[in-house]
Amino acid sequence: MTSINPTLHIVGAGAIGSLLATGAQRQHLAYQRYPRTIANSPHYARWLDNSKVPLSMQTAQANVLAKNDVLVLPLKVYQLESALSYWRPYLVHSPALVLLHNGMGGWEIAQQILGPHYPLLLATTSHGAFKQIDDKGKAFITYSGQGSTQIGAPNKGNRLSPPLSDAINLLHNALPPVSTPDNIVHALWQKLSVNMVINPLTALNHIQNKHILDSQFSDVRRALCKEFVDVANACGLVFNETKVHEHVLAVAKATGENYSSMHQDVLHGRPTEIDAINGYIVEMAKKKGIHVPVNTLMVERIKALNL
Ligand code: KPL
Repeated sequence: MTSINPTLHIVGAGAIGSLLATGAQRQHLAYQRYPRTIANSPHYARWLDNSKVPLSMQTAQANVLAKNDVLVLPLKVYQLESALSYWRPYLVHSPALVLLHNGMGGWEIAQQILGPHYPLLLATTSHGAFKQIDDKGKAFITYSGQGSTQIGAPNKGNRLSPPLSDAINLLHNALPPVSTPDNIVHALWQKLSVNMVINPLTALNHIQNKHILDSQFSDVRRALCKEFVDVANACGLVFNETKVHEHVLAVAKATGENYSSMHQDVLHGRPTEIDAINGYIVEMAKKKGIHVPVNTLMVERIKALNL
C-alpha cells in the first residue's frame, strides 16, 4: 500500500519533532503529529527570521501507515520501548522509521521490537530549538539556530534503496540540510562524545555550555575523553583523544549560550538521558572489561539527584 504523497508522521511534542513539523508545514508537505497530550503540543513556531508559522493542531489517531510514509520518533531513548510497541501493529507495510535522539541504545531497542531487518534510519541533528509557553498559555517553539541533520542506516553505508532514500529526501525537503555520512554509527558516537562531557557537567554545575571550557573542568573533560576513546576503539570505532577533546570544546563554544538538554531536564525535575549517554559508555566498557571511573561517577552523581 502506497499513497500518492508520503506523509511524515511525527511522534511526541518535543522541540525537534515540532521543528520538523514546522518545516513540513512551510514546504506544504503532508504531516501528522502525535503528541502525548494536546496541552503540551506547540501551536506555532518562531522561525529563524522571527516569522510566526502556525501549526496544524489536528492530532491524528495512529493508523496503518502506507509503505512510502515515514515515521519519525524524536523521543528520548527511555520512551522508545513503549512508543515502538504501540506503533508496531501500524507498521505492517514497513514504512521507513527514523530514530532521532541523544545518546545510544535506540537501535538495539528497535531491533528487539521490530526485528533485525526493519527499514530503520538513525539520525542526529544539531538544529537548535526550544519550547516555551506564551503569555496566553500556549506552547510554541523557537528555532534558535540552524544546524544540520546526519542520517543513515546502520551497517549499510550511504547507498540506500527506497524506502530509506525516499525518506531521507522527504526529511531534507522538510528541514534541510540532511546529509548521509559514510558511517552513521561513527557519527552517533561522535555526538555521544560531545554529550558525555557537556551534558553532565552543565547539569551538575548549573552552567551554560560555554563554562565547561573553564580550566577547573580541564581534568574531568580530558579524563572523560580518554575513557570515551578507549571504549569506542574497543567497539571498533576509531577516535583520537586530542581530536575528541578539541571537538567537544568547539561544540561547547559554538553552543555557548545554551543550557544543555540535561541541564534543562534537571532544572525541570524531568528524568535525564544519563543512561543513554554516560551510562551507555559504562555499559560498553563493562562488556569490554575497561575501567571508566569518571563516566561511572557522572552516572552516579546525576542519579543521586533522584529525578
Ligand atoms: O546536544 C546537546 C544537548 O544539549 O543535548 C548539546 C550539543 C550539548 C547542545 O546543547
